[in-house]
Amino acid sequence: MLHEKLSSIYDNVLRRNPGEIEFHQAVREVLESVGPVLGKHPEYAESKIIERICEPERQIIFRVPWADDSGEVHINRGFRVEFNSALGPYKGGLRFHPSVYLGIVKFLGFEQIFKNSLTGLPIGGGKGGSDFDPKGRSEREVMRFCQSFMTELYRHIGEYTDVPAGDIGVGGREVGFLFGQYKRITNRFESGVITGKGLSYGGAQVRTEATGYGCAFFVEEMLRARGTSFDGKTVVVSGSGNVAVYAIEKVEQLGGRVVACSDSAGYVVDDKGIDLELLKQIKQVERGRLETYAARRGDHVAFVPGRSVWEVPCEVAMPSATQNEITGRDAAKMVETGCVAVGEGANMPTTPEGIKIFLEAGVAFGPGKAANAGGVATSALEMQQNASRDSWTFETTELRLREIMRDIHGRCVETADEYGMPGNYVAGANIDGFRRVADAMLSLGLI
Ligand code: NDP
Ligand code: 2IT
Repeated sequence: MLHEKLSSIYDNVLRRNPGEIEFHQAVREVLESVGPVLGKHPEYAESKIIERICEPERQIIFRVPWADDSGEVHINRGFRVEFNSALGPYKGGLRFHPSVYLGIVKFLGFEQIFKNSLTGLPIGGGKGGSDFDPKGRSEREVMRFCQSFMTELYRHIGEYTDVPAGDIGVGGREVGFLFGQYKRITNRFESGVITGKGLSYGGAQVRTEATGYGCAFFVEEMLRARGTSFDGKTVVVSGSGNVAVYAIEKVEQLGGRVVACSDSAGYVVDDKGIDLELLKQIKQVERGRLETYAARRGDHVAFVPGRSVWEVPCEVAMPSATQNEITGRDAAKMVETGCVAVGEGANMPTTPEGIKIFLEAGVAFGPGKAANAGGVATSALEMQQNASRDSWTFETTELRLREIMRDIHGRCVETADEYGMPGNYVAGANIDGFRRVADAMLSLGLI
């Protein structure tokens, strides 16, 4: 339920951003949490902090022309939404996927403001991407696309201005092409302009693994708070991309048994536990499809096409593919079949109906803003290393990531307690993330 004043702000957001349903959903979730904060802090309402936070500082939309291997010309649309720079330079990934439009980029950018705030590190919120579909494209085509994309984007970004990174469809390979073109155009080896770089040219240890590892650490903390652990637990992870693979890796190290994962074509169930080496070989080395995993792993594994992985019973769920993948129906079934914890590796993977069901059932529910913040936090560590021309070891960086995830968990718990909603990580994350940005905006004047 929205508090009366917030309800009129939300109506305005709907009116000013027609058709952007994912953005509306992300805004509504935050507004539902911050009502009690406005009661305690009338100065936020007086300065119209909420209205300002819901309006991006800047939105850039541009043409991205490129030619495929046969010489045919294609035109895609590029986006960068620079949402909020109260805490630091805009920071957030780039998504290349055919479903990308302004509403997706704005929902992601909006989430990023509060996520980045929760890390406690000096980073603002932004997001970008394109409706380019990398599937089936050759390496040369991907390179030409990235070069064309950066030929416009470069003028808007910079170490102190806006620092992109990866997201769906943008991994180490694409970050390399993007950084290469930035360097060529500007004649500057400005490492801090983008994160997720390769280790040979300014990238940080653990950034590749950070989102999945961080999510596993966050779930470990939620389980610990309830007197239990990953040990022997049955886990389902959706997706089989960057976040999913490293979530599986860390869960297995922490003693959990991951029995299923997925891609957009379907899912595999492997009762012996996902064979991570085989999965990495297929997804990362061969850039193949998950169906091949079932074919190579043996008779005990089936590929189930066209269905949701959330029909596989689990004790711990880590949705790590995309937005709105867990519906209310999925959530109800999951609760019924014994799910006790959910850690969102993806951004907004659970629908509002699903979240309500998990919270009412007392499931430990770690929202993406908190649970997947390890990726961007490690990006901020990469920026820190770039600024000091240093590089840290894997062990040091992983330790730092673990501490950051523990801190975020602790702050969510404390804030939820302070506002009389013990155990509610959604409220804890939204309120704590919001307060820090709101205080900075108050101090910075009318910006
Ligand atoms: P990848 O591109 O590496 O992997 C995405 C995975 O999700 C693939 O298995 C893909 O399947 C599946 N997927 C993507 N879109 C859909 C869809 N519409 N329906 C079903 N499955 C889909 O991306 P990441 O692992 O980097 O990102 C996954 C999620 O994590 C996203 O929500 C992202 O925003 C979030 N995230 C990522 C961070 C990062 O550091 N990379 C940080 C924090 C959050 P297929 O190959 O068939 O398309
Ligand atoms: O959603 C996210 O936090 C990311 N895609 C990572 C952003 C980053 O800047 O590392």
